[in-house]
Amino acid sequence: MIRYMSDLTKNESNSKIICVSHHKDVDGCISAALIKHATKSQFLLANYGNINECLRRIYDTFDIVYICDLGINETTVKEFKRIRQFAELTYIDHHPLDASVLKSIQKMGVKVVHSQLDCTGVLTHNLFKADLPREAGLLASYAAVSDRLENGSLAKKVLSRYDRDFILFETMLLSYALEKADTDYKKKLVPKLSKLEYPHQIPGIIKLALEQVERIATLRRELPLRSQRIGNLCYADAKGDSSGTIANLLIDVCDAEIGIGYDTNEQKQITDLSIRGAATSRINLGKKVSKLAKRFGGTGGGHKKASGARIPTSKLMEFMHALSNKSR
Ligand SMILES: [Mn+2]
Repeated sequence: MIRYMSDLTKNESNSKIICVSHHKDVDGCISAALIKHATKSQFLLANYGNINECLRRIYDTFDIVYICDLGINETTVKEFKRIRQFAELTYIDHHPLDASVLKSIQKMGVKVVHSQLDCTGVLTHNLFKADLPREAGLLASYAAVSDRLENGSLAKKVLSRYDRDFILFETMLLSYALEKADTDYKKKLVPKLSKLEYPHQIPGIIKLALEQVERIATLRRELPLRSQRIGNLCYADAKGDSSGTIANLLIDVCDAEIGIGYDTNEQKQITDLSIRGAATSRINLGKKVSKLAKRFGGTGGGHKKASGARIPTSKLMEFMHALSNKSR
């Protein structure tokens, strides 16, 4: 094992185990909470904008590192390689994973727990099953419901053990509250979840969830008026709301097959898009978006019905036309 710093600089009172998980949604926060419960780890919450910055904060004060619910690419792999010089590294995720990326991280001895059939929370629960009490299965269930992977091969079994109404109620509170919560709130929430507190008992959650539901009610009225349509596709500027929420709502309130919520960075002239497909749609968005994003000088990918992309703003309209069934 290679050591960069003197052992004296290490703070022995802190855990040498750390988990970096996706801060965005229930699945990411639950994965962090489960690992914290099972291993007494520290945790960092990251997003795609700051994942590499977060990983760079991991030094050899840590022996064991978990990375959860974050899709990775070649850039992330470089940080994996650095971390592997001093720590064990386990990568738990369900986002599509490039075969060459998988091969390169396996080659450096990263333990990979990956399946597109189940959410990260359920995969994490399964990995630590032996160290988790029965009640921890509730947490995994919240993750599966909110990631719409209740029918996953592992999720099915976990969910069948618990009362469905209780799971649904707790999941929805958590899911709506997380859309409204800021990073500080999420940082406090993960330890509470890891102590197996029920979401409805965590201070502030009900208020945040109700605020978010009220926001959705407003958006239901507003979105038909401020969205645009190209054939089977509807799109709208997210304007401060979560672009994923906007994309899902557009499918609902505008009867669209594809919904897109987007955020434009005026300075950098790039636009980030959340792209969602209707339940009845047969389009594989992940594949189609990945191909089209490349064609228009951007990046993108994801699941069949939930995808994301980053496109140069100058190419945004062309990209959306090409994705619709009204391509010019
Ligand atoms: Mn997930």
